[in-house]
Amino acid sequence: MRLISLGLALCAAAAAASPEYHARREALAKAEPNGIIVLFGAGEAEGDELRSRFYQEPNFYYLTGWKQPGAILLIDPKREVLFLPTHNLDREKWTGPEAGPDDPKVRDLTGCDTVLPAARFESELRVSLEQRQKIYTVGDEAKARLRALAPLRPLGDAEATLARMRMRKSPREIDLLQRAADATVAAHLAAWKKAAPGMFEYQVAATLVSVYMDLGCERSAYPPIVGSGPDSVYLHYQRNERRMDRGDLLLMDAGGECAGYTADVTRTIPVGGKFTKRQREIYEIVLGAQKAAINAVKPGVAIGTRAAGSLYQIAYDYIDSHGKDVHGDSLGKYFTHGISHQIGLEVHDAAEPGAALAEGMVISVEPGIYIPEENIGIRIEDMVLVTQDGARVLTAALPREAADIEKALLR
Ligand SMILES: [Mn+2]
Repeated sequence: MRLISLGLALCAAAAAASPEYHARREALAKAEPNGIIVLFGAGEAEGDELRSRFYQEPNFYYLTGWKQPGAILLIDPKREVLFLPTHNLDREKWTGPEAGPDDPKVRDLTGCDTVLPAARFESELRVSLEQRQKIYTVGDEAKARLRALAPLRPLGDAEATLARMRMRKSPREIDLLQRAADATVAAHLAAWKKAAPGMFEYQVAATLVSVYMDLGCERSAYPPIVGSGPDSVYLHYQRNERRMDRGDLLLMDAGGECAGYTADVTRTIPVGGKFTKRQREIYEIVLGAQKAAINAVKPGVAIGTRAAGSLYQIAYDYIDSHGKDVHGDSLGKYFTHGISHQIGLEVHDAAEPGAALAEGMVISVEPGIYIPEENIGIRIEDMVLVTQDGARVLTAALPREAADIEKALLR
């Protein structure tokens, strides 16, 4: 029932967001006190080619909540100005109506008091530069654009500051990530019911996508990875075209994006309902590594380094000290990727390199073992909130014990 009302709840949450956008802009301006800030939103033709439609540059969205192409944000000590393209009625005939700079809704949504036509940007930039020397921005393209407009002014990079801000989620962001997690858990459970010998991987992908979209997610956080048998060992396998057989492992890495916030969840299940003895042996090792890493999550702990006590090293040591391959070698070399990343507006969210865990971060914990020789690829990935003194697993509702998975597959 909670999940069914998700779609409506998301709209309400998004509409009440403008105070948070304003607070973020203030915090950014405070963090870069000797300059003005200029950010360019994504243009019409740009964007992530993995996405099926316009995708706003995430820093821009984080600061404004604005999702139409061609916008510019200018922050100086006296004002926050959002610049929007004026109406292109020819284009709107094809793609639908868009808000223009004169639309009062823009102020409500973004909390920007001043909204001007994009053609005014250059003259307003000059006004702002009378107050401060330096311009902070994000991205090489933005820097080139600003260098052309203000060639003598020093340029600063706001990316690290924004990453530091974005890593620590607000209560509202944690709530939205939990909603994305809940919809994604429901999608995985539905996919488990669907998966069966003789079915194609893309049919399982269709179930995943349809369920989280039905529950209020606007799109996939990334293209679903559904790999069975020999396909389970490829980390970013997205062809999803194989027909699965009884006895295969089926690795599903899929998550929805709800109100801009993403989920990232992986489970590996046995096609036909029962792990073989060897599959289960390896599964238990991955699960043990994941539990060891999640148990270690708390503020101050390192994530991806090889240092003793880091999440990566804990998972690696567990894997390398349990089980053997067919040649009698230890299994550490089959754990071939990172243990964790930040999750937020982006599925691999902004991160300050080398930052330790801190309260309010939402991270993945995702050990895996991939042994092509045995057609065994197993990854278990959950979303974990770093709390004041430990961790809360946002995706705990999705079973991960081998016995619980087999029970859920009974029908
Ligand atoms: Mn991940």
